[in-house]
Amino acid sequence: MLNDQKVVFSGVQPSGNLTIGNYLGAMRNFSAFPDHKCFYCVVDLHAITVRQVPADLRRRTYETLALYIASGLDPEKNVLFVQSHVPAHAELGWILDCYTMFGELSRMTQFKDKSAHHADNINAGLFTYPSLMAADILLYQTDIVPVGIDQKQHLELARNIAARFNGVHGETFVVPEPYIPETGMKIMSLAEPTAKMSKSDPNPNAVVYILDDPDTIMRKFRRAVTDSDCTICRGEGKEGIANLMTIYSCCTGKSDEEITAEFSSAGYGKFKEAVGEVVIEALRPVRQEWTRLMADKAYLEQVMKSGAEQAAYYARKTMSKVRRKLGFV
Ligand code: AQP
Repeated sequence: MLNDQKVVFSGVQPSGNLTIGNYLGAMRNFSAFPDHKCFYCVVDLHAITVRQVPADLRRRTYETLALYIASGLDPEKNVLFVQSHVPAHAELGWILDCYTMFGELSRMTQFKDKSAHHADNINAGLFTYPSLMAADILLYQTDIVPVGIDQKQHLELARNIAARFNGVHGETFVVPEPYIPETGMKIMSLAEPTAKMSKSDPNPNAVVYILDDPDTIMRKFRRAVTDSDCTICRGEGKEGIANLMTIYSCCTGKSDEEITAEFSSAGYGKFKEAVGEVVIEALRPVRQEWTRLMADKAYLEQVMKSGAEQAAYYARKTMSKVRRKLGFV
């Protein structure tokens, strides 16, 4: 990259309304690299591994792009684009399929989970999702990938694929490193705190969406599943409280010790309301800016177009190297 500038890449699927898991685990950290060359992508090709209603996918693609900007990413300083607008992702995805082993893909826990949830549609794309994700990352010679911990296994596979390709053909791809935050690495469901909070969870009370209004956010936190003990600390059987502590910590920067001390004489009800309040305040400016941006579709389309042009420029460089190494005429 220009002047040895480090490259950052990450993406979010427009496969549902984005959650505070997506926000605290990944998107909030996207602004942490002001001196890097950053590519942030709305990964619509990944979203179709699960059946989508076309009109919803189209709307959510705009919404996700607007959320990137509303959560602090300046399109003048970051390359913001839609994955399907840069066909090199699909092309490199196919090439990397040929450098990814069946056994490796079979071990991916996301594939196992999603196959269990979508037993009527276990398609080849769901299986090869990680090699397309490797293509997304390797296409831009990425150094750092900010993701939630649930994506760590896919990232390790991307590193193995890069190393394998480099081993066969000589240095072609930068081998990327994950960037996983200490806090917020995994936000859990409010209804079932041993499961990840997921945008495709059919139970809306299990999930706080970034765009939920304040009353809805408070109601969901009040109903969050906890335990029959009444101490605010982490421990066995206290996954619900631990999750609320993580969320509170992400929004306030406070440590577990500080949180336990702050709420030593408070009941769970008071703590849940305090968590609701800090989340409402953290999301308020994002929602306001998002609403403003969604009213200006022409602006969002201009961001998409310019982002895709810039991304395609860097993707072309990698692809010409890859094609040469493979022996394509
Ligand atoms: N609960 C979470 N806690 C922390 N980080 C999370 N991420 C997702 N959920 C949590 C991070 O968000 C980024 C974008 O995720 P994605 O859209 O690519 O897909 P995902 O990981 O499969 O997210 P979902 O919400 O669970 O989507 P669906 O329900 O469609 O599968 C990633 O960096 C991810 O780590």
